Amino acid sequence: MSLRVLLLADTHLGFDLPLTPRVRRRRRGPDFLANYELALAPALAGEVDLVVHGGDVFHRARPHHTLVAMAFEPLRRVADRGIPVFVVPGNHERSRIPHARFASHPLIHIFDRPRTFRLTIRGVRVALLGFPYERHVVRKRMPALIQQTGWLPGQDDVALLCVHHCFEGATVGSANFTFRRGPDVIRVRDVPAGVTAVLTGHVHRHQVLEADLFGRPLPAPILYPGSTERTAFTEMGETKGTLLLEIGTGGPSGPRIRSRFIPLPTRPMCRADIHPRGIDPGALARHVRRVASAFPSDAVLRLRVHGRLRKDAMTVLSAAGMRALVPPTMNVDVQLVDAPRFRVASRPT
Ligand SMILES: [Mn+2]
Repeated sequence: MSLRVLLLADTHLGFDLPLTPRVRRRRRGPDFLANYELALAPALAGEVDLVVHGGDVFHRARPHHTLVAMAFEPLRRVADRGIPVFVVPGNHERSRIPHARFASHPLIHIFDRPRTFRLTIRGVRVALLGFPYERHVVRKRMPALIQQTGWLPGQDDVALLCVHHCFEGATVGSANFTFRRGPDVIRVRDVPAGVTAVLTGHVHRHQVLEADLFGRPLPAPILYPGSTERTAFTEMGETKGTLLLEIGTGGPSGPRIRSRFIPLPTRPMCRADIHPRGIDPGALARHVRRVASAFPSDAVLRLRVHGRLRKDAMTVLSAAGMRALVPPTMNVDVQLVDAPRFRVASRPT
């Protein structure tokens, strides 16, 4: 017997999606909504037994109710097919789902507190235990939180721990930072015995942890699908996607879990460095236009400007100035490397 689980996380809906935009420019918000829908495609097609959203559904703590309605609409379609959906509130939604009335459906379950959901799928007893993002020293509180879920080993065929946290050994960023002993990092040994797998969001890079910090194999893999879009330039080189889990039961050695990463499309994210020492605004504008034209016209571009600039160069590098120099299909943001206080241009993408 085998179970199929779709795991997605960190969809950050609402990223660069103002309800009433002050300026007309290409926004990245629609990319996030499109990938969310794509991420759910296997569930919408009825190809999985259950769906877990590992948290950070939303980008902001107080999303407008229309965005919440938009976010839960496809989840309701999944649930209407008879496929249960489980949602872990992440840190971006401050550990709770806002306007939760849009999530009210008999098959949509939210980890609004430490708890365990149980269901039987084709004769397989499945437990999903978990808790919302814990902002206070989760490392210390983990054993208590597990206890509060009420889950006990030995009663189910499959037990999935659903959370939104860093675990020891998870890596992020271009410098491959490894989480080890911070107060916000869960020890792998605090994952209770009998758990089949850990399904989690929070770390935006897709990864599957199968060993502890000393290389010893973990009894249960820790699965990060990663975010469904890039929320920062530190994610520049990362492929985004979801995880499809196949959990085989009935074998002699307990459930066996296989995971397959399903990539999602993302626009190219690029960075360019310029050193426009003391040149006049006209020359700077030409230079920026030439540099930007070397990148795909739908790129999300960060222009890193080095050195001191003439005061009158600032209008060129302002958000409006930059929009005049790059294709309208491009997102661009400027970083003044040597004057970080004067960060111009629009919000960082
Ligand atoms: Mn996140």
